[in-house]
Amino acid sequence: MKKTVMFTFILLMSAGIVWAKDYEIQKKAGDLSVVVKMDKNPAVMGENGAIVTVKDPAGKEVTDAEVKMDYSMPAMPGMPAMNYSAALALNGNTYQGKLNYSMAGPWNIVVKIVRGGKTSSTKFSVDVQ
Ligand SMILES: [Cu+2]
Repeated sequence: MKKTVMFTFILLMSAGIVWAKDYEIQKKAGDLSVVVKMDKNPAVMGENGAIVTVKDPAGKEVTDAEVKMDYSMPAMPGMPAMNYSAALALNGNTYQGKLNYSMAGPWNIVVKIVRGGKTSSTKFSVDVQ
């Protein structure tokens, strides 16, 4: 009995950790390394927090860039294409902001990093529940 309870507890714990994990994606934007963390996993309609970390080729955090996330859903029957942009604000060594998905389904996200007049970008997509 004791073993069963313990096993159930461990099972619930590990499942909880999986569910609670932020969505995290690592990409390259030119020679910059980009890590995007979203606080909702899966992404949901409405506000979703984003935290972006940018590192230079030496592995140093970049804090002198302008970072934004353009997010869009392609046109679908009865719905024109939707395009939004979220400017992220530097907070410590990361860039933070919020995306507001107006519809469930697939969204394309482009992270744009402007630094020294040069724009680097990387894309990924999410399936909003
Ligand atoms: Cu749509």
